[in-house]
Amino acid sequence: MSDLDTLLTENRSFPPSEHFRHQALVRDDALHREAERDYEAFWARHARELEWMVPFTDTLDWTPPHARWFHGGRLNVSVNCIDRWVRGPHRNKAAIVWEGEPGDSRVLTYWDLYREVQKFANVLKSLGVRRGDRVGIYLPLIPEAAIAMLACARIGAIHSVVFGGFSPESLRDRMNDAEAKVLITADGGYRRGQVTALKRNADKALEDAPTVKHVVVVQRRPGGMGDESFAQMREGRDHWWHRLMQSAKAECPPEAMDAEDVLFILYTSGTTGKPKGIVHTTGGYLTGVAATTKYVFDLKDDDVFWCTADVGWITGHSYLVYGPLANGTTCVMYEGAPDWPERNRFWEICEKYGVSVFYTAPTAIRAFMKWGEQHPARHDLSRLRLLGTVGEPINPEAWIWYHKVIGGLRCPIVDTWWQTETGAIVISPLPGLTSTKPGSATQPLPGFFATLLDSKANEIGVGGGLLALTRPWPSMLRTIWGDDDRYVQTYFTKWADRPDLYFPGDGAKRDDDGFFWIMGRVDDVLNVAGHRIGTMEVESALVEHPAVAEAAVVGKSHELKGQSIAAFVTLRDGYHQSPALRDELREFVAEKIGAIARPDDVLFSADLPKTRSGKIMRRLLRDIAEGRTLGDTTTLADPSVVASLKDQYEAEES
Ligand code: 7RM
Repeated sequence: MSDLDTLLTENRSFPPSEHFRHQALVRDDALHREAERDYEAFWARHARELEWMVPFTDTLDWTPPHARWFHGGRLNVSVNCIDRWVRGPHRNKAAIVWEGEPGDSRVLTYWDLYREVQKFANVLKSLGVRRGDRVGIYLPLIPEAAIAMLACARIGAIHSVVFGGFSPESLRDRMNDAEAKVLITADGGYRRGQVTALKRNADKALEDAPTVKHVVVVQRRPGGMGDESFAQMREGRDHWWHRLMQSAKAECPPEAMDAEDVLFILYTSGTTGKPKGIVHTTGGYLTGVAATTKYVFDLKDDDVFWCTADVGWITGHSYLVYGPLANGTTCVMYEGAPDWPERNRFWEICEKYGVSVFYTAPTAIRAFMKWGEQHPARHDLSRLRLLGTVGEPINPEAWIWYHKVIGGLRCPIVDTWWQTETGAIVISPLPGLTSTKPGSATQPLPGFFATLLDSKANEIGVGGGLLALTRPWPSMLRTIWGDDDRYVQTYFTKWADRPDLYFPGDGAKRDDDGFFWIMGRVDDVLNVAGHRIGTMEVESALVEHPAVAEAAVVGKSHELKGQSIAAFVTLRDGYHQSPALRDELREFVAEKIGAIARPDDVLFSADLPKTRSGKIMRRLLRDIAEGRTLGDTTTLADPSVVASLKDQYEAEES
């Protein structure tokens, strides 16, 4: 059976237990009804749960495809995430419970965060950072990442977090696109016992990023100071974080930001070789993430919430930092790999800190499943009460395993569909209300409106189609940094004459209960282990290698990662295929973009299958990569190309 068939025949349904429902924040459809009656009033009510310095006058101004939410209002995100709690009984509550991969740990209370964030805000000011300036953050998953983000928010600077696994070139491009003034990095981070050379990468990136005038370096390695192999400090430009903090004052009054001022930029892959700088603003973003964190994760005062994502991704922004802190929640942050030093590490952490709500990616769950039940079995997971997934479709088999082995059959699972662009969760069960079905993200949350359409914008009741969001929502992206045309083009031109419909790029199916089953991207974007990678990005990297004449990249289904990358490559004259060249090309891509983009397969070919008009036929390449019977080849310019490619591929696979 294909995955699609498996999903279509998946009809098990899991209602929340009486016990769970009884204690849940949402157990009836009152919120849905409220939002359907008047979704602007619904969001205005949630926005008012935040603390505003100046109340907003208008809820929504929607001139498709541009939205403005909470006009006239002024607020500060760091005040909402920290100061609010420090004034009340949460002052000494743990905000961030952090564990480093080597086993070191730190707990920061809301009071600690209050002081650290203001100190670092003053540090940024002393380096010349002003309201509206951009600040790059290239850090391991350590508390300083959250502190730096919140310090930017405090003074109205715009952060651009770049995942620590990205290459120097990727970092450089992002710093240049945003014209960042300051970069915050570390002398290393830990991953599977190895030290990642972040500062060294940053130095390489900055050889060609002239706007960056200062670099702040967190000392993560013991005795890292002066360890020249990891951090060579450049006089005048580079500063140690702890040195600057020593003399910084712990009071920094918050900037009163306009609701529509930019909070951050986060780059994500699209269908071209150039990642898009997704722009999120202050009032709408915080309203969206605060409300969805509370309802989807059913947060109570004594919960310990662990979202395993890195701050380099939107999930880390919304559900590791801003959403939980805006709710006064205690969150766990873990720096390293799930299998270091052993495959029980996540469950050890769950037991050690009494994690009650756990949120991770299907790709991780499939790995845990493969590693076996003996690892979680060593630990007391009885504090867990709710589980979540994000990033890619979850196969029913992994869902059931998660439910049984991790959730002890008692924890509801929230399968949350959303994107960098949506800022917050859009389609998800409400754990005290929804009867979940393994593999379905179920239905839009209150205040969000989704449907399925065909290419002519006809609504599809039951069956397959393109996912569309039909109304604006507060945490939606506002534009693409420096390229509003691309914003309009990418997200609002899928359906002619309907500039009000947002196109996320996903295909989905809807069942008789109106539940959504997200099937994955319908564009040239891959989802490898829950991470978005553009086929064009990988192709652009490959053709920069002197041996490569032409490259075509497709996704191939992968047991653990969901998808893996297969690259078809033609060589320039004078170059010859070899296993050594294949490895070199795989490494070349990893170095150009980052390890997450390293192709699993590189296949050499004398030619690529093209239509008579010269378009590469990716569909055929996907068929070849998947080992499927070939689809229609009648439109090919030279059908023999495909036959020889296929023969070669099969020979290599065996
Ligand atoms: C949060 C995040 C977005 C893309 C999106 C989908 C896929 C995300 C789910 C999912 C099926 C899910 N942001 N996706 N969540 N597919 N079920 N629950 O992942 O910008 O990095 O990626 O991820 O294709 O368009 S993202």
